[in-house]
Amino acid sequence: MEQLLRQIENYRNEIESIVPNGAEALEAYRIKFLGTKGIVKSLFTEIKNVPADKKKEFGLVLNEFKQLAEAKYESWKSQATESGPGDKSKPDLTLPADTAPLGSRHPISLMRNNIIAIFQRLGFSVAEGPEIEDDWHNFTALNLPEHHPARDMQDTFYIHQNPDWLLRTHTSNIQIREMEKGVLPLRIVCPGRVYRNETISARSHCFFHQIEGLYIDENVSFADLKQTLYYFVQEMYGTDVKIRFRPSYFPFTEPSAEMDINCQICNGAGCTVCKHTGWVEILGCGMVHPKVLSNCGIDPEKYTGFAFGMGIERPALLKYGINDIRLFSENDIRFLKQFTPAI
Ligand code: 2NL
Repeated sequence: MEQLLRQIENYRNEIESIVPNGAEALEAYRIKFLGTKGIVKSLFTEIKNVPADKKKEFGLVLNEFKQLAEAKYESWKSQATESGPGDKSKPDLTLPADTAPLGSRHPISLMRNNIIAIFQRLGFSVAEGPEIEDDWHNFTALNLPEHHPARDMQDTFYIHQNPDWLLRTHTSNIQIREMEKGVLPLRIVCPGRVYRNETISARSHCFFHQIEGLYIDENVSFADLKQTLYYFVQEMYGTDVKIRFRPSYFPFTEPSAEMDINCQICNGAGCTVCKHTGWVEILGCGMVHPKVLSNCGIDPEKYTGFAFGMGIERPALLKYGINDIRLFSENDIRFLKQFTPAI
């Protein structure tokens, strides 16, 4: 009996001197003291060997010891599983929440939105239209003669089921549809995807994006066209930008022109982008052909208008330093995530 009490006293000292240190040591402790073959259990089996008059005293000491062993276990366990740095067993509720991953805007959308925003500040509104179009709205109304090469099967995707249907080759169909509504004056920009039957390469694709613009009112002149487009490029490239117009030809405008800006890459020093000319073509434009106006029910004696059209891919390639147009339509997340988050 005396020996047992001394043994318990030793165990008590041992337990009290333990400094809790990790889950593994805790489990070893549990097995040693509280397990089915542990010290507490084995001490209880000793009761039968204790003289009858000492059983009560021994029982009290043993129960107290058991409670100490269990209390030590519980406090150690709660300490081990408490949230805190380095403890992965419970979430740390004091940490800031994970940020939700944001998508990003497609570079073509960024460029299109920039262009649209500039024209909106000049009072233009945005109009859209169908990508599957009929011959009238894509070609005939635009004064494209019956045997114009643009109508060729080689250049245009026709819909098999109906030879009158095709994938629009430019966004001019939107302007035709807006003019046909007969509400004037009209001041719109028309963004959208267009299709051409071309071999896909790093420089060209069978579908790409355009923005066209149209302004129709009484007394609209070529001077209005120049000033509008000059404002546009100053907003886009900065007020130091220089412009020049070269005479050109489109069936739907007369006169027609192409507008260049001074090369933003080399600023005239000469580079491959401007092919050592110092100038880069950015859009085509002109005064709306009277035949196009009358095709849409607008009196060309009373109204005049200007129109312009530009691609989106090429300026986006230049702005973001991209060298392959196919990247725009492959939807490779490693490419797309490099652009401004969509907020
Ligand atoms: C280019 C040239 C141009 C137009 C598009 C247009 C539309 C109507 C009437 C008259 Cl409904 N014109 N659009 C005019 C001149 C040029 O685009 O090089 N685009 C990429």
